[in-house]
Amino acid sequence: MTGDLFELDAGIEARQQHLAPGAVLLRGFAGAASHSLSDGLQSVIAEAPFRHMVTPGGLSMAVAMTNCGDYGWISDRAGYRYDAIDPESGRPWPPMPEAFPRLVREAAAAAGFNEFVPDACLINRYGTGAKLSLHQDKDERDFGQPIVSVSLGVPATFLFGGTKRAGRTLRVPVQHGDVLVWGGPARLNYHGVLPVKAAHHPFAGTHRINLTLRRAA
Ligand code: MD3
Ligand code: FE
Repeated sequence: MTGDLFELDAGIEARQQHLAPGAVLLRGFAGAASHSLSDGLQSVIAEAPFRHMVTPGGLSMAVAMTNCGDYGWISDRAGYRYDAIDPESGRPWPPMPEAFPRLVREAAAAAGFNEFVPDACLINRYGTGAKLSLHQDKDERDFGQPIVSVSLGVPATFLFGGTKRAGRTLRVPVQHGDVLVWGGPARLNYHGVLPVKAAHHPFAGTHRINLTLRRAA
């Protein structure tokens, strides 16, 4: 009896990787929710299709994006910000499919952040070769709130740095179903995604999809 409990404990522990104080990778945490996440994703992109936003400098971003929830993250010539309206449709972003906040609330709690209620979900779609340069997430109002990211589809490698751009970075391979929670002392750490390698996964063909859930307002 006791042996079984210890084995179960060890199994859960082995799938929790502490990258730094405040940053926890939950390997496979979203695996079982894959189908409901896929259904939710389809309903969002039917209303708010993926698009390549433009940076303030005028370059088209390699990663295609859309949003759901009360606020969406947008970039255009005027800058980066959150907005309740999708600039492509002129309408509010689609509501968050209930599977999204349900999953990330559990993930945040497993990482030690209780009662996480996101109001913004950025959906990033990476094709082969697409990358996300090293940056900090600082367009949100309250840095006391954690961020939860769900990796789906083809694998990728996260770059995980410190609070200075020039510091050393850790490379963290992630695959379908992995969930990363970061907050507290890791909330403003630099991070990015290395160019995605050519691969196929039943979830989204040759794409990698990342859901990033935040408290924006
Ligand atoms: C933070 N998206 O949209 S978080 C973003 O895979 C963004 O599309 C990532 O960064 C993506 O702003 C998901 C990646 C990440 C990885 C490691 C970190 C963020 C981190 C370590 C510490 C802090
Ligand atoms: Fe980011």
